[in-house]
Amino acid sequence: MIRIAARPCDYALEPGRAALVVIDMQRDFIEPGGFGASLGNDVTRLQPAIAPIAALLAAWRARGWPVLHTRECHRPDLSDCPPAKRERGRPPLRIGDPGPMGRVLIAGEPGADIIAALAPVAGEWVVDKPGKGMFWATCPPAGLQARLQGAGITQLLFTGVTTEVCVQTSMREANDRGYDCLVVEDATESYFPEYKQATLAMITAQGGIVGWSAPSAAVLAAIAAAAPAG
Ligand code: C5J
Repeated sequence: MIRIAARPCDYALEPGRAALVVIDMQRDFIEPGGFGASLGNDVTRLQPAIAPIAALLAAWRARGWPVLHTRECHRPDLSDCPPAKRERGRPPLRIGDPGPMGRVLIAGEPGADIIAALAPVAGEWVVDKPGKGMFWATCPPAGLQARLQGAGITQLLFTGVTTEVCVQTSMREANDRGYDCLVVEDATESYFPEYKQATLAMITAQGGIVGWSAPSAAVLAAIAAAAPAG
């Protein structure tokens, strides 16, 4: 067991039972011309999360621990995209429209790819999700919960974008399913810095009502001290 200095109290990480979750680090959210930009967001705001996630991935990979990437995307025929999601707002590009990185938020298009700096490697899970949460309508036929249980995973450390949308939704879904959840503070970003801070505060309030938070330095230091790679 590895003790991580976290909020609101220490987090006891169990090697082999803790998956690193990287939420939606896709070109469509992080690069100009994609879904995030079409909604009027400043996509550069998400970039500070990239280096901390890369460092965490390196630590997990060095130890052979499980890594799970998600991608928010839809089938080419949009059969898994509720009209309410597609029609909301007044973006110049809607989900499924052709854009500079292919059709917006569609599986298999360049924009739905995970950015090159954080590309999954062989053996890592890649979960495509049509909603904000990673448990909703994913991993057919049995679902993500069954897959995680089958792999003996009981702890999830969350990174990725955006903090208050897909990271928080996935973390709340996981918390309700009984996972010990920790969000890595500098490995997640939002287009709205104040929403990120509010999300971290509400997750850890009330004794950790949704889970824990910690900076990547605390996670990496604890792992390095307790479990040298190799
Ligand atoms: C959004 C996400 N913000 N990955 N998706 O629409 O957070």
